[in-house]
Order: sequence, then structure tokens, then C-alpha cells
Amino acid sequence: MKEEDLVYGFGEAVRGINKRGFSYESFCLDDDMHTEQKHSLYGAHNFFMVSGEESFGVFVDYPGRVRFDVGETVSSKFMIIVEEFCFDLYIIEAPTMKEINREFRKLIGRSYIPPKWAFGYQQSRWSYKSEEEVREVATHFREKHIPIDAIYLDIDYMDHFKDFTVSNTNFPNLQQLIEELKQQRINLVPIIDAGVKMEEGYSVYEEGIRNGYFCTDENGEPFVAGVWPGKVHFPDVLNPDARTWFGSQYKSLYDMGIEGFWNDMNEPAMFYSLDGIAQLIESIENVKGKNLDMDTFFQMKDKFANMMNNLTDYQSFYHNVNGVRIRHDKVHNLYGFNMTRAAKEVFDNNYPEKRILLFSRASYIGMHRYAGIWTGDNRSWWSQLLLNIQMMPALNMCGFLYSGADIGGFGDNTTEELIIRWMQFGIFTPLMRNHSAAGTRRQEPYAWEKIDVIRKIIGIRYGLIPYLYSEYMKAVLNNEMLFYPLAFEYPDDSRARGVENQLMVGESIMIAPMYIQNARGRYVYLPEDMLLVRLKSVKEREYSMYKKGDHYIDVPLDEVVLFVRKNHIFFLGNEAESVPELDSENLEIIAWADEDISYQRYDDDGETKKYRASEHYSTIWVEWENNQYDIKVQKDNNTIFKHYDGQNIFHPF
Ligand code: MIG
Repeated sequence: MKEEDLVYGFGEAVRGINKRGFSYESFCLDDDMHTEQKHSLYGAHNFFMVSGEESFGVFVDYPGRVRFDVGETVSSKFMIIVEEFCFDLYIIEAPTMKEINREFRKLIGRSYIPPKWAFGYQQSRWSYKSEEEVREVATHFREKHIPIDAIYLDIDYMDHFKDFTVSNTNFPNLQQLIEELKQQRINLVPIIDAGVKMEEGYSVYEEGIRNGYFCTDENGEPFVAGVWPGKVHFPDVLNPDARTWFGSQYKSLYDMGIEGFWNDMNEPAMFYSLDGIAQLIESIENVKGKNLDMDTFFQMKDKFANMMNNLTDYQSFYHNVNGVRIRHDKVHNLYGFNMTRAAKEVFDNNYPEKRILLFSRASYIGMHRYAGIWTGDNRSWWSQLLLNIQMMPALNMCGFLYSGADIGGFGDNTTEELIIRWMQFGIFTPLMRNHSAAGTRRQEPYAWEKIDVIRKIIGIRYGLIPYLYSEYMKAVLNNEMLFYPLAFEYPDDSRARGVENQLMVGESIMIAPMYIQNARGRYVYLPEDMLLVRLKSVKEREYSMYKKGDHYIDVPLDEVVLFVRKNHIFFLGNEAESVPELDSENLEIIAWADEDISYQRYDDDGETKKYRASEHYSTIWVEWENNQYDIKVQKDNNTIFKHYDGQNIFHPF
């Protein structure tokens, strides 16, 4: 690598937007500490782009372990270490970063499209444990007028963590709850885990055994792992028959009215294997009554610590892929991919007209066609908010457009200020979900003193949906990114190339999120003239025009700020308390223009799938005529003219 080369990509990975100076390993891993020294997280995204004298993209298509040493060992050397010599290597050349990415995205296929309601605010927690508790959450939102479109069911809705079962005691009438919430325009989204509990009489277990649909051990017996319910088998989702079978299980919940699912623990996460436990017990017995010295003590300690997600365990079970037996570790990164594909294929075959919300924790490039991802068990730390900001463009490069992090942070106790700042960024991520771990402080919007501030931030999200949805759909249909680094838009601007804490969001705006405790302002670099929009709520706005260059911007805790590029059109809808209530026709156009400008807008019903129909497109024009602005909207050969009162459009004259 040359000194000035920048490296982008690797999707779900730690560290900054420019990935130089560290190494990243593709091996899907359940790890709830996304700290700087970690080489792997839940997803395996083997794609990167180099920007320099020569620019190109590289995709290493290999389902086992791959290491990318991006100048960590030797700063001028980029090394790729693939475990076996049976991989496909794609090198993509095009003149710009955006074009390289577009070519790559064409190669890997169109990104997943969720139903439009999945752009609404979503509330989760591990767990809302009963029908009463879920109702209570819904009531809080609706009574306090905090917008919401979905509430999540974490593992406790199940009967003893058995996939596709529902607890009789805590959710005796789930179907009715689903209907009730639907009346309030709230969708329930249950979790599905990878491991299937071993239990006589449990139909999923029995069918899997009967048909040989589980992964097997060395002796051909179903492989036993320990996860939530204790002993489980892993459905062999790499086997097409088993995949269809597992996917068809989702139908029972769908038939009750469920329209969204999240797939968890599908790296697959493993607490222990039977062998692992046996060896541990043996070694404990061996030291019984002995004097533990430094070596023996730390050996014991490591044995406990290394039980989870152990490589030896991943090397000890097998898949049956069309009659070929394949050891799991060699195709490890395709497990979550195929679990999610299982659901998606069954949905597509059975409900071809329906969009269903689906996202996964583990992933591999290609899975972006079937579903989105969330970024797993982050922490309620300011540094994890920055990680979320820096990860979004990398995920987009790898095709994962429908994505987001647990807002507020999953592990540890969040604080009011952190969740407010996190929400102020989260309003831009397609998946906007507040989720937190069992035992942590409650972090629903109504748990805070500044509930009014939070309500307004979520309200701004709904105002943004017309723009976000338009940009999301265009990004999907044209193989573009929704979030991208400034360097991709301003490649010749050496300052822009170094920006790590601002992002472009779609074609018209740039954001400069707040991610530092107690900060009430920050420096922002503007690569061109921009219009600063301050929002206390969708309606309470202020504007100021800024010249290209460096500026210090005040950002009080109760304001969202964003920047509209000069001569680009941005627009806001009205507040609503759910996506179906959004008025997508009446928009407020916001721009700073010194020439005639236009914007191609996409919109549809959010449910059906004829994405390419011309009726979904309209063109918005802003023209300066006779000393006033005209706004023109053109759709299906109809043109609507409007003289503009000039409130939100700025001109330099
Ligand atoms: O080991 O289902 O990432 O979102 O709340 C924890 C309980 C298992 C991990 C998921 C998290 C979820 C949690 N799960």
C-alpha cells in the first residue's frame, strides 16, 4: 500500500471508516464486547475497496475463515490469508468509489426491502415477559403520544426457549394480543433462535430427528450443543430440504398475524458442547485437592473462558449438502445466512406478494438479498455510538442497507444524555430500534425525565421518512449506498477524505452526529456550501447558510442538526404516530439554491412489490422565476405548480 491509500469496507467490524492499520477476521462470532482489539463480530463481510493512485474493490468469496491484515503487521502491506485454496476472488475496477461499489453490488444482487412500517420507531427489550407487559408498553406509547410501529418479543415469549412455541402461562392468547396491537398500528416482532431444544414431544425436535434435518457429529448422530434451553440440535440449514422444513416453521407465527421476525444466535452461538463439558469436568477432577499454582490456575480459568464458541466445537460437526458431508468450520459463515434464507424462501414461495420484516444477527455477503441485520450486543457507551456511526457506511458497501444498532446500547446501563444523542443519530438508520439487555436500566422513551425531547426526536424521524424511504429505495434499486463517507462524494478534497465522524445520507444531506458526553457543540467540516437545518421538532426549525470550510456548530441536547447540500432538494413530511398515518403527499421542500434544481422522489404503498413501476417516481423541481420560487411536481405526466412562500428555500441574492 502507498502512504495515501485509504481502505474501506469489511461491513460489521470495529474501528473507523478507513480500515487501515488493523486486521479483520471473517468468522461469525457471538461476542458482546465490540472493543477495539476484536477482529471478528457477528457478520463475515469479505469485501473492501482501496482508494488511491489505483482504486479497486476486492471480494473474497470463501465461507470459512479469512483474515485481512490491512497494514497491521507491516504498515505498507495488505495481506489476505484464506484458510484453504478454494475461494473465488473478484477484483472490481471502476473510476470512482461509488462506481466500484455499484459494480460490486450488481454482482451480489439487490438488497432486501422491508415493509414501510419497518422504517418507524421500534421498541424492544430482553424481555417484555407477558401479554400484560407488552400491552403496558403499547399503552405508554399511545397515551404519551410517542410514535411507534413495532414492539419486540425476546426469548421469554417462548415455552422454555423452544423455537416456534408460545408460553401458555405468559402469552396465553398471543393471537388476540397481535390483533389488539394491530388495531393500534403496532406490529409484534418475535425472536427466533438457531438451536432447537432436545425434548420428546416437541414437534420441531421430533420432525428434525425423524427426517435427519439436524447437523451431525463425527459418528453421524445429531450434534449436541448447549444454548438457551440447555441441550439443542442445530437445524442443518445448508441442506435444502432441512432449510425448507425449518423455514416453514415460521408459518405458524405468520398465520397468527406476525409480519416480522429477528433471527438470533445464528453464528451459531454455542455455550458449550458435550465434549467440552466432559473435558472441563475431567480437568476439574484432576486438580481436586491439589495446590493450584500460577500455570494450573490460569489453565483452569482459560478452560472455562474458552468453552463458549470454541473452534474445536465448530470443527466437530457436519452438514449434509446434497449428499456431501461438509465440516462446519469450513462453511461457518454461511450458517446465519442460510437460517435467514430458510425463512425468506418460505415467505417468498407462500406469500409472494407480501413484504415481511426480517433481520438477522449473523450474516455473510449475499444474505443482504434476504434480510437486514442488526449489529448485536453493543454497550451503553459513547464509544459504541461512534462505532455505530462509522459502521453504517461499511455495512452499506456490503449490501446491508436495512440495518441499525441497539439504540441506547444493549449491555450496561444507559444514561439520558447517551440515549438522546444516540436517537439523534438513530433517526437516520433504516432500522431504528431501542433494545436493551435483561437486568439493565429501563430505556424506553418514557423512562426519562426529558420525555418531551425524546418524543420530538422520534417525531423528527417520522418527518424524515419520506426522504429516507425515497433514498433507501433508490439506493436498493440503483445499487447505491444510503450512508457513505464524504470521501466518496468529494474524492479530490483531501480534507473530506479524512473525515471519520460525519456521513452523507442519501443524495441531499450530510450529518455530523454528537457522540461525546456533555458536548454541546462540535467542529464540522463542510466540503461545499450547505444549509444548516436545526430541528427541535419537525415543525420547530431554524436555518443558516454556511460556506464551505470549518465551522463550530452549537448542538444543544434538544436539537437535531443536519446539513442540506447547496442546490439539492431535501424535504420533510409531517409528524405522525405510526407509518400508516404518515401523509406522504404534503411535504415541505427545503433547499438553498442559486440555480434550478430537481429531485427524483420514490414512494410506494410500502407493502406490495412492484418496485420498478413508474408510478412510484415523481420529480420535484425548484425554479427561480420572476423573483420568486416555483415548485413543480411532476408525476405520470401531471404537473402540479405551486408558488412558494419562500419560507424554507434560500437564495443567495
Ligand atoms: O445471549 O435473546 O443479540 O438482542 O436480547 C443473548 C436474548 C441472546 C442476544 C441478542 C440480544 C437478545 C438476547 N440474545
